Amino acid sequence: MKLFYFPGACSMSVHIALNEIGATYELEKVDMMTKELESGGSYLEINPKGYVPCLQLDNGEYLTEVGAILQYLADTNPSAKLLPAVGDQQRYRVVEFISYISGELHKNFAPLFNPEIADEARSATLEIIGKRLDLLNDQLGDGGPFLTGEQFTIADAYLTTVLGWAQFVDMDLSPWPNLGAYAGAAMSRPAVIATLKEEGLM
Ligand SMILES: N[C@@H](CCC(=O)N[C@@H](CS)C(=O)NCC(=O)O)C(=O)O
Repeated sequence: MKLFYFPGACSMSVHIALNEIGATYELEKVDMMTKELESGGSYLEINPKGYVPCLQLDNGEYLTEVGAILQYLADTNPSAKLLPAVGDQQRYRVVEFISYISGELHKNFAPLFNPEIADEARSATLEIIGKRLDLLNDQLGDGGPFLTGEQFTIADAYLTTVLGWAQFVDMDLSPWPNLGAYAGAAMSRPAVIATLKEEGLM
Protein backbone atom coordinates (compact mmCIF):
# COMPACT_ATOMS: atom_id res chain seq x y z
CA MET A 1 0.00 0.00 0.00
CA LYS A 2 1.03 3.59 -0.50
CA LEU A 3 -0.27 6.55 1.54
CA PHE A 4 -0.39 9.98 -0.06
CA TYR A 5 -0.11 12.36 2.88
CA PHE A 6 0.93 15.70 4.29
CA PRO A 7 2.64 15.86 7.71
CA GLY A 8 0.15 16.38 10.53
CA ALA A 9 -2.87 16.62 8.20
CA CYS A 10 -5.92 14.35 8.51
CA SER A 11 -3.95 11.77 6.51
CA MET A 12 -2.04 11.19 9.76
CA SER A 13 -5.06 9.27 11.10
CA VAL A 14 -4.61 6.75 8.27
CA HIS A 15 -0.87 6.66 8.93
CA ILE A 16 -1.56 5.85 12.60
CA ALA A 17 -3.95 3.07 11.59
CA LEU A 18 -1.33 1.62 9.21
CA ASN A 19 1.16 1.50 12.08
CA GLU A 20 -1.41 0.12 14.51
CA ILE A 21 -2.05 -2.85 12.22
CA GLY A 22 1.65 -3.30 11.46
CA ALA A 23 1.13 -2.85 7.73
CA THR A 24 3.86 -2.67 5.13
CA TYR A 25 3.43 0.59 3.26
CA GLU A 26 5.13 3.40 1.40
CA LEU A 27 4.65 7.11 1.99
CA GLU A 28 4.39 9.80 -0.67
CA LYS A 29 4.28 13.40 0.48
CA VAL A 30 1.97 15.80 -1.39
CA ASP A 31 2.69 19.52 -1.67
CA MET A 32 -0.64 21.00 -0.58
CA MET A 33 -0.13 24.22 -2.49
CA THR A 34 1.16 22.96 -5.84
CA LYS A 35 -0.37 19.44 -5.70
CA GLU A 36 3.00 18.08 -6.77
CA LEU A 37 4.23 14.73 -5.46
CA GLU A 38 7.53 14.59 -3.62
CA SER A 39 8.79 12.01 -6.12
CA GLY A 40 7.61 14.16 -9.04
CA GLY A 41 4.39 14.33 -11.04
CA SER A 42 0.95 15.65 -10.31
CA TYR A 43 -1.11 14.33 -7.39
CA LEU A 44 -4.23 15.42 -9.27
CA GLU A 45 -3.65 12.62 -11.78
CA ILE A 46 -3.90 10.14 -8.92
CA ASN A 47 -6.59 11.86 -6.90
CA PRO A 48 -8.57 14.56 -8.75
CA LYS A 49 -10.02 15.65 -5.40
CA GLY A 50 -6.61 17.17 -4.72
CA TYR A 51 -6.70 16.68 -0.97
CA VAL A 52 -5.11 14.06 1.25
CA PRO A 53 -5.44 11.28 2.28
CA CYS A 54 -5.42 8.81 -0.58
CA LEU A 55 -4.42 5.20 -0.09
CA GLN A 56 -3.24 3.08 -2.97
CA LEU A 57 -4.30 -0.47 -2.19
CA ASP A 58 -2.25 -3.56 -2.97
CA ASN A 59 -4.49 -4.23 -6.01
CA GLY A 60 -3.57 -0.79 -7.40
CA GLU A 61 -6.92 0.88 -6.68
CA TYR A 62 -6.99 4.27 -4.97
CA LEU A 63 -9.25 4.86 -1.95
CA THR A 64 -9.99 8.34 -0.61
CA GLU A 65 -11.90 9.91 2.33
CA VAL A 66 -10.63 9.42 5.87
CA GLY A 67 -13.70 7.55 7.12
CA ALA A 68 -13.69 5.08 4.23
CA ILE A 69 -9.95 4.39 4.38
CA LEU A 70 -9.97 3.90 8.14
CA GLN A 71 -12.85 1.44 7.93
CA TYR A 72 -11.16 -0.41 5.09
CA LEU A 73 -7.94 -0.83 7.07
CA ALA A 74 -9.76 -1.89 10.23
CA ASP A 75 -12.01 -4.40 8.45
CA THR A 76 -9.16 -5.97 6.48
CA ASN A 77 -7.05 -6.32 9.64
CA PRO A 78 -9.56 -7.43 12.31
CA SER A 79 -6.90 -8.75 14.69
CA ALA A 80 -5.83 -5.14 15.40
CA LYS A 81 -9.31 -4.55 16.90
CA LEU A 82 -9.53 -1.03 15.50
CA LEU A 83 -13.27 -1.45 14.75
CA PRO A 84 -15.76 -3.98 16.15
CA ALA A 85 -17.22 -6.47 13.65
CA VAL A 86 -20.44 -5.92 11.70
CA GLY A 87 -23.34 -6.71 14.00
CA ASP A 88 -21.54 -5.61 17.14
CA GLN A 89 -23.42 -2.61 18.52
CA GLN A 90 -20.15 -0.91 19.49
CA ARG A 91 -19.17 -0.70 15.83
CA TYR A 92 -21.81 1.96 15.27
CA ARG A 93 -20.49 3.98 18.21
CA VAL A 94 -17.08 4.06 16.55
CA VAL A 95 -18.64 5.05 13.20
CA GLU A 96 -20.74 7.66 15.02
CA PHE A 97 -17.55 9.20 16.41
CA ILE A 98 -15.89 9.17 13.00
CA SER A 99 -18.82 11.13 11.53
CA TYR A 100 -18.73 13.55 14.45
CA ILE A 101 -14.99 14.13 14.21
CA SER A 102 -15.20 14.57 10.45
CA GLY A 103 -18.22 16.85 10.22
CA GLU A 104 -18.11 18.68 13.52
CA LEU A 105 -14.40 18.99 14.32
CA HIS A 106 -12.20 18.42 11.27
CA LYS A 107 -14.14 20.78 9.03
CA ASN A 108 -14.52 23.42 11.75
CA PHE A 109 -10.76 23.49 12.29
CA ALA A 110 -10.08 24.22 8.62
CA PRO A 111 -10.73 28.03 8.70
CA LEU A 112 -8.27 28.42 11.60
CA PHE A 113 -5.42 27.43 9.27
CA ASN A 114 -6.12 30.52 7.16
CA PRO A 115 -3.62 33.15 8.35
CA GLU A 116 -5.97 35.86 6.99
CA ILE A 117 -8.91 34.85 9.19
CA ALA A 118 -10.54 37.87 10.89
CA ASP A 119 -10.48 37.97 14.70
CA GLU A 120 -14.27 37.80 14.87
CA ALA A 121 -14.44 34.74 12.63
CA ARG A 122 -11.65 33.07 14.59
CA SER A 123 -13.47 33.63 17.90
CA ALA A 124 -16.74 32.31 16.48
CA THR A 125 -14.98 29.23 15.09
CA LEU A 126 -13.20 28.57 18.39
CA GLU A 127 -16.54 28.80 20.17
CA ILE A 128 -18.12 26.19 17.90
CA ILE A 129 -15.13 23.86 18.29
CA GLY A 130 -15.26 24.39 22.05
CA LYS A 131 -18.87 23.16 22.17
CA ARG A 132 -17.92 20.06 20.19
CA LEU A 133 -15.00 19.41 22.54
CA ASP A 134 -17.26 19.81 25.61
CA LEU A 135 -19.18 16.75 24.52
CA LEU A 136 -16.04 14.69 23.99
CA ASN A 137 -14.58 15.84 27.29
CA ASP A 138 -17.75 14.73 29.11
CA GLN A 139 -17.80 11.44 27.25
CA LEU A 140 -14.22 10.70 28.30
CA GLY A 141 -15.05 11.68 31.89
CA ASP A 142 -17.63 8.87 31.95
CA GLY A 143 -15.29 6.25 30.52
CA GLY A 144 -12.02 6.20 28.67
CA PRO A 145 -9.18 6.01 28.33
CA PHE A 146 -10.32 5.97 24.69
CA LEU A 147 -13.52 7.19 23.04
CA THR A 148 -15.41 3.91 23.29
CA GLY A 149 -13.57 2.50 26.30
CA GLU A 150 -10.45 0.42 26.79
CA GLN A 151 -9.82 -0.27 23.12
CA PHE A 152 -8.05 2.23 20.84
CA THR A 153 -10.06 2.39 17.61
CA ILE A 154 -9.93 4.16 14.25
CA ALA A 155 -12.01 6.97 15.81
CA ASP A 156 -9.15 7.52 18.24
CA ALA A 157 -6.62 7.59 15.40
CA TYR A 158 -8.72 10.36 13.85
CA LEU A 159 -9.34 12.36 17.04
CA THR A 160 -5.68 12.16 18.08
CA THR A 161 -4.79 13.70 14.72
CA VAL A 162 -7.37 16.48 14.91
CA LEU A 163 -6.52 17.40 18.52
CA GLY A 164 -2.90 17.74 17.40
CA TRP A 165 -4.01 20.69 15.26
CA ALA A 166 -4.69 22.79 18.38
CA GLN A 167 -0.96 23.50 18.70
CA PHE A 168 -0.73 24.58 15.04
CA VAL A 169 -3.57 27.10 15.42
CA ASP A 170 -2.56 28.31 18.87
CA MET A 171 -5.64 26.89 20.60
CA ASP A 172 -5.46 26.20 24.33
CA LEU A 173 -6.92 22.79 25.19
CA SER A 174 -6.60 23.22 28.97
CA PRO A 175 -10.36 23.89 29.44
CA TRP A 176 -10.87 20.22 28.44
CA PRO A 177 -8.68 18.28 30.90
CA ASN A 178 -10.07 14.86 29.97
CA LEU A 179 -9.03 15.52 26.39
CA GLY A 180 -5.54 16.45 27.60
CA ALA A 181 -5.27 13.12 29.43
CA TYR A 182 -6.69 11.35 26.40
CA ALA A 183 -4.19 12.93 24.04
CA GLY A 184 -1.40 11.94 26.44
CA ALA A 185 -2.56 8.30 26.42
CA ALA A 186 -2.85 8.26 22.64
CA MET A 187 0.50 9.98 22.09
CA SER A 188 2.29 7.36 24.17
CA ARG A 189 1.21 4.53 21.86
CA PRO A 190 4.12 3.11 19.85
CA ALA A 191 2.14 3.38 16.61
CA VAL A 192 1.44 7.07 17.20
CA ILE A 193 5.04 7.81 18.14
CA ALA A 194 6.27 5.99 15.03
CA THR A 195 3.82 7.99 12.89
CA LEU A 196 4.93 11.33 14.34
CA LYS A 197 8.55 10.40 13.70
CA GLU A 198 7.87 9.26 10.15
CA GLU A 199 6.06 12.55 9.42
CA GLY A 200 8.97 14.55 10.86
CA LEU A 201 6.82 15.90 13.70
CA MET A 202 8.84 14.45 16.57
N1 LIG B 1 -13.43 14.82 2.95
C1 LIG B 1 -12.01 14.61 3.02
C2 LIG B 1 -11.33 15.85 3.57
C3 LIG B 1 -9.82 15.75 3.51
C4 LIG B 1 -9.14 17.06 3.89
O1 LIG B 1 -9.79 17.98 4.40
N2 LIG B 1 -7.82 17.11 3.63
C5 LIG B 1 -7.06 18.31 3.88
C6 LIG B 1 -5.96 18.07 4.91
S1 LIG B 1 -6.63 17.69 6.50
C7 LIG B 1 -6.38 18.75 2.60
O2 LIG B 1 -5.75 17.95 1.93
N3 LIG B 1 -6.53 20.04 2.26
C8 LIG B 1 -5.89 20.61 1.12
C9 LIG B 1 -6.84 20.97 0.04
O3 LIG B 1 -8.07 20.80 0.21
O4 LIG B 1 -6.40 21.43 -0.98
C10 LIG B 1 -11.67 13.37 3.82
O5 LIG B 1 -12.41 13.04 4.76
O6 LIG B 1 -10.67 12.70 3.51
